[in-house]
Amino acid sequence: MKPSVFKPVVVLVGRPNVGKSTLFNRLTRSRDALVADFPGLTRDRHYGEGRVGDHPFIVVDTGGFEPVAKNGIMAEMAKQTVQAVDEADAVVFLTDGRVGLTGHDREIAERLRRSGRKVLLAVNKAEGMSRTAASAEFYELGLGEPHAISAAHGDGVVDLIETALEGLVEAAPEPEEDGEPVEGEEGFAPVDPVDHRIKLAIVGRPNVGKSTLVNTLLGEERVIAFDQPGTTRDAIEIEFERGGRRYTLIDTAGLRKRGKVFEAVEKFSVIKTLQAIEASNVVLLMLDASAEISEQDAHIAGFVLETGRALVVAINKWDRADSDRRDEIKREFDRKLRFLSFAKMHTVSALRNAGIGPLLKSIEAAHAAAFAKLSTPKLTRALQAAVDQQQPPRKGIFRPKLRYAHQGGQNPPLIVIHGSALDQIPDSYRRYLETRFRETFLLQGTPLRIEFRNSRNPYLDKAG
Ligand SMILES: Nc1nc2c(ncn2[C@@H]2O[C@H](COP(=O)(O)OP(=O)(O)OP(=O)(O)O)[C@@H](O)[C@H]2O)c(=O)[nH]1
Ligand SMILES: [Mg+2]
Repeated sequence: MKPSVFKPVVVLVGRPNVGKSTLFNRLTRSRDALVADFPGLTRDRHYGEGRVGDHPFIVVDTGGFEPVAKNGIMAEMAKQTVQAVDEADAVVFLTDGRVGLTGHDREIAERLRRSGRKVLLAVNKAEGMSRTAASAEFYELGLGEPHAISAAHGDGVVDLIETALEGLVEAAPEPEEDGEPVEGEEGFAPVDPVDHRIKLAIVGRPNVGKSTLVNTLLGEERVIAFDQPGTTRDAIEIEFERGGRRYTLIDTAGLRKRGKVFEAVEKFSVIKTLQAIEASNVVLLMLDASAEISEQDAHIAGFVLETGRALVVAINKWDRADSDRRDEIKREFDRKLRFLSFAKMHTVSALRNAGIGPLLKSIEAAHAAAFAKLSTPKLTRALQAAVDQQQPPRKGIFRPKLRYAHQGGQNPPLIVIHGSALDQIPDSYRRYLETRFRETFLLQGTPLRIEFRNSRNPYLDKAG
């Protein structure tokens, strides 16, 4: 079997207050800084990318099983927990070493044993306790050796996650990426975006028209390869060519092949959506012109932003919307998904094959923007031009000095600006710079990240 393109999924479960969210935050912390400054984005605090050493993985925080309620929010949480466990590569079952073993822990353990997933038992809040003392009574859960950890302080966490990922990371290496830029004379070695396959994930709520679009696309194009292995970890990858460009469609169990056509499995999985986004370099987010933009849409959009993938938005079923509805959904889009303003929005009908050509053009443009090669001299010139037109504001005795810029990464482009007193730069000025870089380098369709790096000598340019 071919290695999965997907990142492994680690799901955190446990009764209330054992420290699941604390552990989640610790595992995903490094990502937070990257997405802090997108106005309007509400983040889903239950799904995130974690990284231990070189191994990225997807972390899921869950509500709990709460078996009592038959409906309402508790039942919904329980349902989502069950689905998450179902889709997990490894489950971390958290207990509380200070409280000790409870009946509820035993119930959860029993359910996890029946799930057949790989389960790691963690005894949390064990800082300052002896490992043996903390974990002794938890052996009886029959889930193997308890890992004594402290989510709050970090003790034992790396070890726990490494054990969870054992046997998974070899099977799921980083998707072969995409020419890490190498610093050269002119800043960076050339990376020709035409060499890159467009790895496209089509995401959206159930019934939005994903499979219709895939069939419309593939109806016209030559399908080179189709690959649908059977296990839960596997992606559907469909390769096709269009106008000389190679595309790989990345999907999850969301699409199934039935004879000659694809159809959607109308059960939505956040985890699988997130995995597909992570495995892609461009995302097509589909919205439904005949339905309101929902919180679920906003969360999917939020994931795209967090992962930094290039993005194109298609509002589908346009043929079904009358002119009032058309105005309304556009207003809704501007209001609810304001933080996607970097992305191009198209109105299409997958069913009638309307608007698909321009959509694909935008996908190609977004891909090119995501892999744009920005040389140090050009970036520095653009930076100087921006600063000449508008200086960063002085703050106290500090006037930030922006000296030069280089590219620190692709997909999304990362621009690293060097200078001094850069921590004094307000968000508004960062956005101003972003706008200028976008204009100069035609970076539509991709998030753009800007990082400020202070030069070593703090005395230089203190007062400006
Ligand atoms: N001493 C200690 N306290 C911890 C540790 N981890 C979490 N806590 C505390 O335990 C409490 C609950 O932590 P959360 O992370 O919110 O627990 P949770 O499992 O997400 O709780 P629910 O979402 O309500 O199910 C908080 O007051 C945390 O500060 C730890 O390692 N040591
Ligand atoms: Mg929590």
